[in-house]
Amino acid sequence: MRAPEFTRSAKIFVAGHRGLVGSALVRRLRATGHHDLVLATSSEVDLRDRGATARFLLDRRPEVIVLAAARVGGIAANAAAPADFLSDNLRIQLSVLDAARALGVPRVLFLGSSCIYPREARQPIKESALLTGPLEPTNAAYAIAKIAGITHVRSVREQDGLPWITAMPTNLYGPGDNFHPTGSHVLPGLMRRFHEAAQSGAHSVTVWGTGTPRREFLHADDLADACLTLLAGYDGPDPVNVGTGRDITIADLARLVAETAGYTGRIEFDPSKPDGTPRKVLDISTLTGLGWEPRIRLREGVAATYAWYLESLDLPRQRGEVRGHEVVR
Ligand code: GFB
Repeated sequence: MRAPEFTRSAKIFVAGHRGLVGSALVRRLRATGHHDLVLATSSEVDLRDRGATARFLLDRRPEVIVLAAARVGGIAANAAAPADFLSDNLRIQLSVLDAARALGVPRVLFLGSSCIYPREARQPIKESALLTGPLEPTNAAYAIAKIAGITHVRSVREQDGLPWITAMPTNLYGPGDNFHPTGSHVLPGLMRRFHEAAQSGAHSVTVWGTGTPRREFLHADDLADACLTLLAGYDGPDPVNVGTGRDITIADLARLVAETAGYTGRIEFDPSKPDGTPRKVLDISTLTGLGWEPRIRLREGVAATYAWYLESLDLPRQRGEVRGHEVVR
């Protein structure tokens, strides 16, 4: 089957629409005139539940699914709960992809993560590096679930001929991120820590690890734009990397976030905390070859995210709400 034209009238299910990625997708889809969106909160449909997911998709019958629902977290959350990261992600993927397959949904975009690539992959990492070496241990369980998702999509392409595709975003940030002090990714985690230190007049802030690892950061709005580019113009079995192609050390990121939050005290490093993978920057030539490029520079994106964070502090918090990248509970 050829990939159907990605029209404004297509009925699109954004799985995980309250998370960092899903909410950016919904913003971008609406801004570009896609009005027929299928959305469901995790309390309406628990995507880990096969039966509930199958009934929901049978009832709504989307023509396009973007699978942005997942259990995600930073290095400490991954290391603390690998069984949850493996199990929840496998279950979400199996529920959604099996139900979509049974209904013959013509177009699925599955979102993975750059941590699927081997820890020692040559940088910048090409899509062809997948499964060429051992994974970074701090997030191997999560990565293996995501690799299962890529293989699932590829297998459906092979067996049923459906034009399903996968994208591998690098480390993401933006409005709607999870700012939990220990469970979050580095950028929102540091934003909160430096903000609180600036407010309290603290003289020192501790950053985990040595500060030497390098990471690439992509704003969620740029990822959303990339997803639309792929839905409109990509149909192949290989995952497509989504990043900026530029990376920064954690120490430099910490200085940038400190400056943004108005913190002027000392920055200390705690090498007893894990560094994780030493470097992770993606080769984005497949995607730039399709005409996409990142638009939001890190400094501007961090400033805008910090402004969002300040606003969110004034919003009433819902009890039990997960302000994560993607919401599963
Ligand atoms: O963002 P992060 O948790 O993700 O950590 P990974 C990146 C780097 O920042 C690590 C350091 O070297 C951390 O030690 N870091 C410094 C901090 N201070 C902090 C802090 O306060 N919080 C956090 N979280 N890190 C994740 C994977 O790995 O990447 C996920 O665990 C996912 O599975 C995600 O794939 C994209 O890049 O190390």
